[in-house]
Amino acid sequence: MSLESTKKLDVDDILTDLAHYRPKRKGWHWREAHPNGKQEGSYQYEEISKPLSQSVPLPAGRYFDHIDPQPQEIITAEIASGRFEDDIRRMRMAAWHGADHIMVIRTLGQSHFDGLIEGTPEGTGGVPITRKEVRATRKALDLIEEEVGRPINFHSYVSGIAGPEVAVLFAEEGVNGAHQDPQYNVLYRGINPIRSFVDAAVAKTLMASADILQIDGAHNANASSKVAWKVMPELLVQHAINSAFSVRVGMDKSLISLSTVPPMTSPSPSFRLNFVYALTIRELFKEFRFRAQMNTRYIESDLFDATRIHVLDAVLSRLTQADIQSTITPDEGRNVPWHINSIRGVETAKHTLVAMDGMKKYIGPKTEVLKDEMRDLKIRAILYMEDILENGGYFEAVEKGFFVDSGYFPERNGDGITRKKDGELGAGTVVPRETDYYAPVCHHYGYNALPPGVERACDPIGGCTLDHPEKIQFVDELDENDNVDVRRATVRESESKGMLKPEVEWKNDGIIQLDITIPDNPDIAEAAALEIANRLGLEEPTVISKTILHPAEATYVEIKARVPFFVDRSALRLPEKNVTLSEEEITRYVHENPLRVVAGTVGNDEHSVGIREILDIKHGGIEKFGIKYTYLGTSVPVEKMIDAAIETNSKAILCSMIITHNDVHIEEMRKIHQLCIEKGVRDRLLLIAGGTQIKNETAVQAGMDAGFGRGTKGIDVASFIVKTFQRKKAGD
Ligand code: Z97
Repeated sequence: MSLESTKKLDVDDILTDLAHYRPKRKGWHWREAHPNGKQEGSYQYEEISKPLSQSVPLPAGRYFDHIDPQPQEIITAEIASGRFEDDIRRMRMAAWHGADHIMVIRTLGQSHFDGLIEGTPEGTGGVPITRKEVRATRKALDLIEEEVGRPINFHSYVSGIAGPEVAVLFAEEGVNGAHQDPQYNVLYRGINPIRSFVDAAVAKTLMASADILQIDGAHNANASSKVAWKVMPELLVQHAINSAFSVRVGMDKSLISLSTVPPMTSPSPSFRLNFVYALTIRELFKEFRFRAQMNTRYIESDLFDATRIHVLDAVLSRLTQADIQSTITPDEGRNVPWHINSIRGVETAKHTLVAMDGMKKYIGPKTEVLKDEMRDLKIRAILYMEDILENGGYFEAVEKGFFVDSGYFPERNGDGITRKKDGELGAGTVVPRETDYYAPVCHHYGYNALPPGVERACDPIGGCTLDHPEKIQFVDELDENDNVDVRRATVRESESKGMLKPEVEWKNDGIIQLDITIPDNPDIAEAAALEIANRLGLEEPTVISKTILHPAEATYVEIKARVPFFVDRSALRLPEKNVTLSEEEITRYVHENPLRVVAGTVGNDEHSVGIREILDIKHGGIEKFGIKYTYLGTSVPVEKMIDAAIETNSKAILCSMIITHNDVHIEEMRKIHQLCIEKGVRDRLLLIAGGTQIKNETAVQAGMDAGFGRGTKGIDVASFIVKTFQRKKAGD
């Protein structure tokens, strides 16, 4: 089974025979070195990695021979819509844009499940990780990574009361990365602190056995804090606790990644604060990896605001160090992880990082200027640690509400999160192991009394599931209503009939987005925008963002709404594709066969902007390719056009006409064609009409060789001229 770039990922194929599917590989994979002296196209880079075999380059790629340099950093896409069957399609899109770390996130807390769940239930804003979903996703990613030519890391979370079981599942199924931090369970999931750390030891051992990269959870303090910069000392402390604990449990430092978030955003003077923080953390945790995540603490539902934060955060990553550049859907403020925004996030990271290639050579931090601020931060973090020790240790500190307090340490405001050492979820479930305790599993943390003569703990049972995956129990579906087959049945029907609906996250969700500017205050604008959507026949219109242009003058409103009908794919009439020659080909031809044209607006037409854009080099007019022109001005009589063409030995006449009243443009076209015949020059002159209302068909009917309408660029006209002469020559 393999994927073809022109064919859709077949979800049914993915679901076939999952019970026997085994992941193609296990373990985390960093990007590989560039094989070719870091040269892509005609450019030399410093910080790029091995290219993809198939990809979608950045939008401006077409001006650069379609190169798609891949930065050194891993790029993350967080994808979890609640239906894994739709997520795998988005993962393919993200991989083609340059993501090689796919995180399945959830807005629904997976860690609120106290055990493993099975089947393929639909998640609320995210996917509850089940074996079937994980396996299907890894199977799809195995195909996608082959298609793009780069391994893709699949990532989720090892958290909650079932953390160790989740870790086993991930190690068995080839998950490559996971968030794991006992402090997350303690602070944000209300799980007994002792249980959280014991579970973490087991989970981390399992993760280490399968080379799963770990991302910690300190960033959650930033996201939950009242004033984000005030938790900076605490962030350092949380990173230290989890990193030291992980190393002690046996994790390799190269697979421990600190989850860093720039704590601030504008309008505060955020860059300096974030820079000091980023430099300090990298200095303190030199031996570890860094996962840079953009700051979501202050994201509003404004896509542009989110993107600006993202770009600035990426600059920070490049100036400091990031092994993994996370991209959240830049509109996380709205909590709608849509296809387009996942891709935009990946593009923003790729664009920014490639643009800053080699930047560190020329621009660097003035640590001399910042050293006092860095030192101050370090001192606060160290004092914080000492304070924890003086108060009896981590568990006592949590009980006293040390964490996520709104004060800037050593200031404390007494509003931190408090959790009882002997209370909370799962309290009292940790018991010391008996002297004859024995667990027949090979990757196990802590005391294990192996029977005499046994080398590996799982030998007496003939190996555990990590060594012998055929022993894994695959449970298919448990809920006959809430499963992928039921969901696919309706989708399959429309697919087989070729019926299309717009989509933002799920097949057939039918959602579209409308951008509307209303010349009124925000309240009126919102009501008016909803009214417009209703009158357009759209269902469930909802305002997703508003931007005040002026409190009284105008408001920009973004709406999402549902399209209630399907479009029949087979009934669509596709316009013939106008494939232009490449810029190089046109330029070469013109260099070898010099070309001159005359141009102007004809009749009584004074609209000269369009034609001048087609001629002028500034916006890519025909001049760019070496074509010479004589511009005759506006309202030129057709006779004068033809005489000028003869005098200047031109090969084509470009006549522009915007006015179409009473079909005057058709009249002019006929006239010019007729007059050329009369003058005996029709054979040697190409007649080209252009204008916003011009259609090729009607222009040709009126005697022209071609007509170009709205949106035409110089290259379209130049390509047509060159193609025609090439064809004529071939015919000669
Ligand atoms: C990120 N954008 O990339 P639940 N464990 C840890 C976590 O940080 C999280 C969970 C578990 C963010 C994603 C925040 N992280 C969201 C250390 C969540 C998730 O199933 O939501 O309870 O666990 O980090």
